[in-house]
Amino acid sequence: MNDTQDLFPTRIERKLGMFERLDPVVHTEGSEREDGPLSKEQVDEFEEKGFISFDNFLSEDEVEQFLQELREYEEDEDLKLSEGTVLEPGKQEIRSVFGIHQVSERFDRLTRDPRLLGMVEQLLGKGVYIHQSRINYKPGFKGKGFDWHSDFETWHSEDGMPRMRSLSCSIVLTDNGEFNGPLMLIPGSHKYFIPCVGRTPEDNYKESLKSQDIGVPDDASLRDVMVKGDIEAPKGKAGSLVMFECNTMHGSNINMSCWPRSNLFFVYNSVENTLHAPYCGNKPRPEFLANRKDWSPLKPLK
Ligand code: 6CS
Ligand code: FE
Repeated sequence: MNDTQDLFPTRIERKLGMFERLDPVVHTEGSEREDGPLSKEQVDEFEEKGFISFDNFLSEDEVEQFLQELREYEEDEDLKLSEGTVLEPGKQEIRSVFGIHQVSERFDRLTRDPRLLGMVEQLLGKGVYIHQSRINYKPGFKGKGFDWHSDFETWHSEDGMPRMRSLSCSIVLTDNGEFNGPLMLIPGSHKYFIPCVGRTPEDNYKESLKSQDIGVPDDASLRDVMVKGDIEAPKGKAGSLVMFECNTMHGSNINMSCWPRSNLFFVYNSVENTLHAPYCGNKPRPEFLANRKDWSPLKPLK
């Protein structure tokens, strides 16, 4: 990939209409597309909707081990003060911990779990690495929401990700129910790139990770994709998994319940899609947000 031309202009002064995506959703064909843990129906569903969900991806015991680590992080004052930890606006509760696979051996091993890696490579093609990982805590009563956005719009503009050949795996560590702010996605929205208006301030991430203003699409464009695809919130018990394409519009409401909604996110990017300079023109974001140091393809755990 040596194309540094900006095919997805966004963070611009004037509104630009949405346009159809320029990249395939599934980057494999023929036997490579069939050769993997995902059935033909699941690959087709990911291609059509922009996400697929699975119940019981992790066992209760595996979830409990991850939750134990989360509780330790919540007590760890040093971790709370580290740059990769984002607190809820105006509060002391943890909102997100970024670069979690660099903090925890258990989370790192999960990124190379053959069950996960097999599905990811069936969709993105062989050779993927971790672009970003995070835990979103969304604590009870205090967990704020995330405005509608396409991750790719941010990763393209602020991290220089050239094309749409990346996906997120969201693993639910606490039950995602109706009322604790489950992840909401707009089926089919991944097929359109929606440019956003508004220049990206330097160090935008210091605000955007608490409450995103820049890179939130206009209501008319959102209405357009919502009317076409509706909204789905794949609720699931702890241990369930949602895989969503980098350009699928998603967001979540505030958590008004007493139950936390803690999700683990891994972002896989193809080694054919490594980062250029940020297209918004700002300096690159910190390593805990966008991996620029190690693009070697992940090897599955034995
Ligand atoms: O800026 C980012 O990379 C993060 N922002 C959001 C709202 N989702 C993707 C990612 O975690
Ligand atoms: Fe996101």
